[in-house]
Amino acid sequence: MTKKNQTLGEFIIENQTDFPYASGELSRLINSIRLAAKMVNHEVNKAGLVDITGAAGDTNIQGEDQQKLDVFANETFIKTLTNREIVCGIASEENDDFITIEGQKNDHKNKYVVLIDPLDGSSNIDVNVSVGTIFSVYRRITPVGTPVTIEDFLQPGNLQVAAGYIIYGTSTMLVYTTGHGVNGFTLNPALGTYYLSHPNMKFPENGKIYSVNEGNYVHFPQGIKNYIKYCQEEKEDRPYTSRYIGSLVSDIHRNMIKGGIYIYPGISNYPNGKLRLLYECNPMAFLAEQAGGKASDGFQRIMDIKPTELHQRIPFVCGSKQMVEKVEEFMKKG
Ligand code: AHM
Ligand code: MG
Repeated sequence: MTKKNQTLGEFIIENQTDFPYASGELSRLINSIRLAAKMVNHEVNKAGLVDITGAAGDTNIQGEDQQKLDVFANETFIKTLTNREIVCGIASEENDDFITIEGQKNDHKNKYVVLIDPLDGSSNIDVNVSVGTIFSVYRRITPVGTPVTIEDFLQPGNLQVAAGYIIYGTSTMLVYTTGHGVNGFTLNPALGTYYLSHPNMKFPENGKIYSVNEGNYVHFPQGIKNYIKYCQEEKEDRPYTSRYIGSLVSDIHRNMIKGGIYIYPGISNYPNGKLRLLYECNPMAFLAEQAGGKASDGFQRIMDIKPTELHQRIPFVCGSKQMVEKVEEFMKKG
């Protein structure tokens, strides 16, 4: 049961039994993420003061080193998850390799691995545009009690047990799923409490917004070029509206609420596009499907792709179901 205005803490306790393999571990994991997100939020909100307090790499007036925000976010999420001894391994978009969590009370006994993009869209920070954190949780597949291996991280998205994002926007929100729909919580910064503001979020079946970096148009595959022309045609309910923030979390969040599609296709110099399967596409795909939407690489379901490497990229089409299906139609025709 989801009650609007419930706090995230209350919601987690009330819905613990909905979690797969409920043992409280996943609840504690989500709790850690919400805590780290508050710390990152606090820093992100001060980003505009950088000229006053000192730029990244400088030493501030108190003699403290100023960190770049993406480094800060990476360290904060990793430290919080490590210190609370909740996961057995973490892979981050910011690190070349995965981290094995050692020195836990029950060495390697934890069941979950987390994959995270700690601060996505960080180039937007300098211009005060919203950024986000994206996370994805899997149950380990190697035996409990042994160190994690790469296989624990290279699982297809359809095995995710939880995924979500934090959007540091006009409000800060945590939106997540454990496979029972999608719920959004807004942070009241004065109290440090998240409230259930968007219960049971759903992508409208169809939409009128398309989000793509049209600057790359000449490098797009023919199917995507044709779809963009279709969006711009004066026919039926078209032309659609073009909206592109260049911050994946914000673009998906808006489209989930209003109805729309996000596209980052393969481009001639980057045939697999820019976005990462494990840190960006899979978690967004899980959320999209749980919200009644769809996510594809233009031909097949994102969550059915078996990853081959940690930082693998993939073309990404995600949003309202009918819109994604239309893109697939265009891609098939080529
Ligand atoms: P990042 O992980 O380096 O921050 O890049 C990911 C971001 C997404 O948030 C956004 O949708 C995309 O890159 C924008 O890319 P582009 O500027 O090529 O349109
Ligand atoms: Mg990213």
